[in-house]
Amino acid sequence: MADVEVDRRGAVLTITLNRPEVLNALNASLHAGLAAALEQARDPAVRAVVITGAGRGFCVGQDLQEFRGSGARDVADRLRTTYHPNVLAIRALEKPVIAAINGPAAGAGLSLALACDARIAAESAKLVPAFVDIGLVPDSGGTWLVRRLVGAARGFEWLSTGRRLEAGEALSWGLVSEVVSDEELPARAQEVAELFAAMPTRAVWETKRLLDAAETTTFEGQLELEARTQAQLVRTPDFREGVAAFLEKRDAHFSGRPEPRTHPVQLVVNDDLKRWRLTVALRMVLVLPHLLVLAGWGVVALPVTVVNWAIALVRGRPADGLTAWSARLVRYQTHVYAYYDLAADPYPGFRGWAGTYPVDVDIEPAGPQARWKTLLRVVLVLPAYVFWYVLNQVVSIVAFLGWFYAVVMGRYPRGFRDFTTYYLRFQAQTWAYLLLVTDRYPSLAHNPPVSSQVAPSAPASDSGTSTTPTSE
Ligand code: LHQ
Repeated sequence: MADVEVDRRGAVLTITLNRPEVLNALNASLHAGLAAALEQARDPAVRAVVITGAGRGFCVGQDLQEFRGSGARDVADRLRTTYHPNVLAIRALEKPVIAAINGPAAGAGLSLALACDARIAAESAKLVPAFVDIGLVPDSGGTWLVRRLVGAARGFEWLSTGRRLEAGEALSWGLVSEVVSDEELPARAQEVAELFAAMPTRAVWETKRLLDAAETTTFEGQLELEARTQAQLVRTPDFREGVAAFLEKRDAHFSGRPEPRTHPVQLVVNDDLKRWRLTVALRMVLVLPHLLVLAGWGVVALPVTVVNWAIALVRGRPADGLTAWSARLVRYQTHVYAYYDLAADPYPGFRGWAGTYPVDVDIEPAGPQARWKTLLRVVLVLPAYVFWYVLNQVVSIVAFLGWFYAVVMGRYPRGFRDFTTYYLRFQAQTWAYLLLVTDRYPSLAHNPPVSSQVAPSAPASDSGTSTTPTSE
């Protein structure tokens, strides 16, 4: 029997840790099996995941026999390479993960349960910090998760005394959402998972992501994240279905399908059209350091792309690391030119991180790419490049005229901004194509703003924040 069993029923994937003789203590093989199972759970057809243990335990953390055998060296590395990827994978899973705690959850096994999005406990479940009993601190996210779930005061007392929490007490602390009999647990976990799986999966995932983000974001930052997320969710089939079902007074049937992805490289615009006259007046000078950095970055991009090109030809897909680097260059270029061409006002950062600028690029991770498209990329890109070049000339004139308007009025005309973002989207798609970030050809079509797609009668506000995804 494998150390981790995976069972799929409908849209629910159940992962069972399977070393019952040691209460599913974590050894190298169990870590690897869990990693593989979590990878399987990424399948979009899986819309909820259950993690549970075989036998009478959930998971009791590090296998101390194995640990004693391996010596105490490189503990930090062991955590980084085996524990962290799995708890991070659970947090990153774009669907709810439910821990069905069938018995003792101790040490890193407790952290694993707490990293899940919901917990159901069997009557015989026990939550055992265990770390302090052997002179350690909680790891694998234990301190972060406990603080978040029960607060610092109660968390400190619990973790520093190692008190074993029975299922009923865990329920009263809010650590588990319900307690059922041992026999009932598997069926109840499946039932709860099916309920989650029937929900609009993308909205559930975004809720998980936003709650995590709230741990480190300011209130203003969180408002902005919520607004951006909402702007994306209103494009999903599940939003349309939810609204239609409400209006037609029937039950909604959510598919969990993402919004139809039009192009893997999309522009996201959150600009309020207000401009600060002084920085507009000095824009040509202020942008110079960025143009220099961009030029330097562009020089490095040449050898990087040649190497990636060779890799993509051999493997049929470009190297993830190199492609992510090129994607960041595309994003940085967009931030800089959005600033330069007055499509946005704040001074851009120098790193090209996603989500850091009002005119941003959303880029899907690169997948396999057709070899013939890779081989001929430099030739294929030429028509798009010529069109981009023409657009570039027109945008320069638009920005020149808009500059006077912005200096006088302290805001930028919406039409000018929208034309410039059309150009920036086409530019991002063209450079992403050339730099092997995607093998989808740049698209000419420009989607109207989200608000006019989903609510045709809503009045367009000239000053409000808008999100303008662009697509074929
Ligand atoms: C075990 C274990 C176990 C091996 C029960 N290993 N066999 C990361 C990286 C680097 C360094 C160290 O730490 C970490 C993270 C961590 O997770 S540290 C925390 C490690 N975990 C623990 O310290 C928990 C130790 N276990 C217990 O305290 C008890 O087993 C609890 C309270 C969880 C359950 O108690 P009982 O229900 O009474 O079960 P039991 O103690 O009788 O255990 C049943 C069997 O499982 C027994 O084997 P045996 O052959 O005697 O039947 C245990 O030896 C074995 N087992 N935990 N972590």
